[in-house]
Amino acid sequence: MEKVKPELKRSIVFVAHAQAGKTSLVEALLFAAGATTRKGTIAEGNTVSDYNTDEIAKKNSINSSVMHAAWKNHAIQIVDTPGYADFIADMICGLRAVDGAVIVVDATSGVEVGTERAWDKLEERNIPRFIFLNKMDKENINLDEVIKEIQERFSRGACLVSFPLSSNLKETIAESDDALLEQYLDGKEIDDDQYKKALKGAVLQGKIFPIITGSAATDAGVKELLDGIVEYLPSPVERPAVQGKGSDSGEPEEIVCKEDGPLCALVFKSISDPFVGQLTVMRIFSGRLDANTGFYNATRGTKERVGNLMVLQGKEQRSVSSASCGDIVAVAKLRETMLGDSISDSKTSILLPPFVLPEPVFSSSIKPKTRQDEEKISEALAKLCAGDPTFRINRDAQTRELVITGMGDQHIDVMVRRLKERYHVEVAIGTPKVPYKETIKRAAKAQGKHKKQSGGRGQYGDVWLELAPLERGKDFEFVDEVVGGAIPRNFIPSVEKGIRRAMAEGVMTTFPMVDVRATIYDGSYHDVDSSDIAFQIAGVLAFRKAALEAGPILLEPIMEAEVSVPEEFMGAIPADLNSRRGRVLGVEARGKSQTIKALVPLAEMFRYASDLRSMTGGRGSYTMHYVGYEEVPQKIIQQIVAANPRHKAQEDG
Ligand SMILES: Nc1nc2c(ncn2[C@@H]2O[C@H](COP(=O)(O)OP(=O)(O)OP(=O)(O)O)[C@@H](O)[C@H]2O)c(=O)[nH]1
Ligand SMILES: [Mg+2]
Repeated sequence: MEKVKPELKRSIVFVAHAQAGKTSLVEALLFAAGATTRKGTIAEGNTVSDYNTDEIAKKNSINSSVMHAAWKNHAIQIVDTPGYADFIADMICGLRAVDGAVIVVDATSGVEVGTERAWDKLEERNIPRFIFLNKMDKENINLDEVIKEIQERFSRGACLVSFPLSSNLKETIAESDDALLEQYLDGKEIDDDQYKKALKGAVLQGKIFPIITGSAATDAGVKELLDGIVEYLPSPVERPAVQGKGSDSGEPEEIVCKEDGPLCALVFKSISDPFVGQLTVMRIFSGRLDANTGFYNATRGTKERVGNLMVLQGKEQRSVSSASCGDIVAVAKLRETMLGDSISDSKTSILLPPFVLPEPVFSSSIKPKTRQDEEKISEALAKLCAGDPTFRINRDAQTRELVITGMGDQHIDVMVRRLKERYHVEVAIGTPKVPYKETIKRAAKAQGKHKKQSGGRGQYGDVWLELAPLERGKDFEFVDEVVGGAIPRNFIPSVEKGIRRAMAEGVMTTFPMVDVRATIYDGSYHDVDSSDIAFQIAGVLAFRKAALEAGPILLEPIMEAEVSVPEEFMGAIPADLNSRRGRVLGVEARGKSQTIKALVPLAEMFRYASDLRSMTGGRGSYTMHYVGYEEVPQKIIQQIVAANPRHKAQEDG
């Protein structure tokens, strides 16, 4: 690879709806190009790309993987991405490492949600692409229909090609190029090279999207695709300059593909390999990187040593002595470099824009099964997090639960499997607890008197307390209005301590009480029997009595959700949000989709990711964030109280 000129390099990402046949097509392509000696299949679990044990078990891609092949003097680097929406982060990151794309369409199903999603992402980055209509070996395919659908949904420029170029196609090519069109209309002779050049120009500008039909199963169309990739998809020097900024100056910088230019690379993938350890995979945009040297991590402002440089063939690695612009290489055992980091020479450090990834929204509580698992879980989760920017861990301060958040139930499922397989940690997962809180609706007064004066030294504490509601979020205020020494000064903090202790567990449930002002205004004491503890207990008693009189209620966390769906779901989504006790705040058109903004209780949103997916056939997406606490409706309070351990304990006597 190290001797290939940038003009002869191709980096191609394979994207599609899940199960369209990307991984199988890549397998067929590697075999056709002689990069492998045997063609694997998904059924046998022996493809180059889907090598992880969970990918083999589930028969679908979960992570992107990197492969390479040589075709007609060109070096082709391949990034195969997963099609399931839960693993979209790997696709988005993969797009940053390539110059061209193949979008695979299952000819038996036509355009699917994942096809649209992938197309939109390619459009955002203006990545020139081929369309491969796969599974043509199957029966009952209406090719004209599928092509019509692609043209209507995506672009009139999507057109069937065959090599050598057919006369029909030549007309379309001529139409895409003004000079050629003139020649064409004048009836002047146009040679094949002119057509080829014009077609490449049109592909690079996103005017033409060549469609190739074929089958990963029978290898039909596979060599044509290889030809198409080297002839018509861009080399790194044919792509627009990459936009970055100087890490010190903050000034915009353009990075052009030059071998003798300054080093600039982006880490788009991080693999934890059972044998080599952490592998950091980067795309080099400019300059070169040699084995046994070092680089400067512009994102973290640190130097890193580089040992081996490797090119990847799925799980296999091969050492190379150097890599340069246009290449995808892996480095083992870096200390600090992470996914998304920009790599530079020390002198000219350039920051590349960060990945724009969706926020994970699907949460589950996670509980180690044994004590041993408990000891290992934090480190294991941290490692999983490091390789996956859409996976989060959080310990809820109130419920004390460990909560993991990912893109959907499949994503969570994969992480739980990996905990077991890679780190030998077994866990149980469930719906997270809602961190409800109690508060009061009105002011109330009560006396708390703790008196024990039979035998030995007695106990005496007596407090008059008034509770009043505070504004949401103000938590707690303690006011001392005791006059004339009704309670000695040194016992006032004892009373406050008692009240705070009582508030940690509300009065109806075990949830903490908040947003309360407690004013002590009277009381009495005993010269001998009064003590710190006696006044603490009096504080607890007074608080509980007053709180029960003050109309206790429950508060729940409220989220602001933004749900994006195509127009046709504009009826269903607000109705569903209403049934989740949500309040729609507004609707806004964004591109082809509508965004509904709503306030919804967290308790109603734990399964929303899967529910929205089934309501919209995968076309909907949403984000949400916490905005505050609001009152829980009475009927629901009763259910929550009945299910709370405090209530159950009282029932049991
Ligand atoms: N008949 C037929 N089946 C195919 C063809 N290509 C793929 N398949 C089958 O389709 C299924 C999905 O193939 P994959 O290669 O895993 O598809 P993918 O797009 O990589 O799927 P994800 O990684 O889940 O996004 C497998 O059962 C393949 O054997 C084809 O050309 N013809
Ligand atoms: Mg796959």
